[in-house]
Amino acid sequence: MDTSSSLFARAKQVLPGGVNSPVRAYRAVGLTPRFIARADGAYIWDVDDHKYIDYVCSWGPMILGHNHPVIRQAVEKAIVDGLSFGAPTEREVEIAELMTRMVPNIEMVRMVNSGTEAVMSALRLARGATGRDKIIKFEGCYHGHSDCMLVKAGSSAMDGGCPNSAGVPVGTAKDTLTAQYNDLESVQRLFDENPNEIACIIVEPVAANMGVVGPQPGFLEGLRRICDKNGALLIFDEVITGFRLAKGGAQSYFHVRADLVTFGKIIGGGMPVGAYCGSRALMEHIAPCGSVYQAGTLAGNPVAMAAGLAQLTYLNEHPEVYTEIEQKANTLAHGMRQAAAEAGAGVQINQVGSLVAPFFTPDCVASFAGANRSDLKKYAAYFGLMLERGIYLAPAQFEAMFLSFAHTQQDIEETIAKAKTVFGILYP
Ligand code: KE4
Repeated sequence: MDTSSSLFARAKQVLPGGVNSPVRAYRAVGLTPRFIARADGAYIWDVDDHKYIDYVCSWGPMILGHNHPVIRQAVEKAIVDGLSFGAPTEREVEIAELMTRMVPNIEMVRMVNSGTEAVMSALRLARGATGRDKIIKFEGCYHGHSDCMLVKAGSSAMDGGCPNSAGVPVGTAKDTLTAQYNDLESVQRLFDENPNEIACIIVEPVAANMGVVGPQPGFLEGLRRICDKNGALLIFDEVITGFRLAKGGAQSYFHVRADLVTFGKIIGGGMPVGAYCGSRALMEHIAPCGSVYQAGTLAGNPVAMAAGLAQLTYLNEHPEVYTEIEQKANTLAHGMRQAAAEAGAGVQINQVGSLVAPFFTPDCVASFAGANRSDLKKYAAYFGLMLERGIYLAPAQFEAMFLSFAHTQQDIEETIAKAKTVFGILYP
């Protein structure tokens, strides 16, 4: 088998940047991306047979760890009945019924194939249901790559320095208004300036595409209040937080009600699945019931539904997953803070639930501006030194570390010890 570098050289001949998603190219850290051969539990192996403790977890879906037997067996069983029919199946009904039992305030589900598609469709629904065109997003939040969301976007849109992508028509971008995360005044101002024109606010209840920045007390509640006062819809983009922060996602974790919720990642168990959900009144605006169109050849794909249903069923029956992964994240964050302090390193370690992110700045990070004060060169050096030591992290600052049910106490302690060594190197 080729090595990562020879594979990368080949890949760059036939894939833009050698990858199928920009962040995987390691541009933000200036290294050759590791091509992964296999994964099991909390570990992945690259094609050169290097083993890593994995904190990317496929960007969140692998909450139970890789290659979980319950999910693998469900997929193996589903495959023998056929890969795709383009027709309704019982499993789509089962997973939708389960999601409406697990997540508050949703009565109906529409399955799509990615988080991007879920967000794009939810925005169209909000616009169709309210008859308004304008939407509010937050600078540094990332909601997938649909045109109107590539305005001051976070995640790897930040790495390439293109938070406003080329190819997005001015006519599209003009209806996307941007506010500052954790700053309710910046939201209120937009409503004052655009009375009766704003269809919705879309927010990551925990901003996990600018590193990890949690909502300040009252922020999400304030968005709910502003939406109610102005007849706008509140969309929680829970592609990352959904079924991760809690069984019921961020609505349960923060006790704030959203009108529409988008999901991805965990609901597919590692297969390509997205979904948008809401009340019956809202969702029945969607074709074929209503006039808001959305469709998809592989939406509700039976094999993907088998993986997602197996993962969600396990999570529903094992609530201990949530306490355990949050405890692991607490231990990791606390240990890394101690390691940074002992090294005299100006490093902030943010943590919300099972999401963790380091920022290389002496100042606390509670906003996008704060995240932007982080030393990106230090992050790149930290990434490389940890990779050498068998710790696989997001190859960019504006991402998150994901904990899984498979990470052991020993994995966490090993990661802390290695972070301590690396902080000592970075802050001699
Ligand atoms: P996908 O289209 O990548 O399935 O989901 C888009 C999306 C929507 N909303 C949120 C909050 C998200 O975090 C994402 C995608 N997350 C990134 C990681 N930051 C996916 C990794 C990648 O782009 O390769």
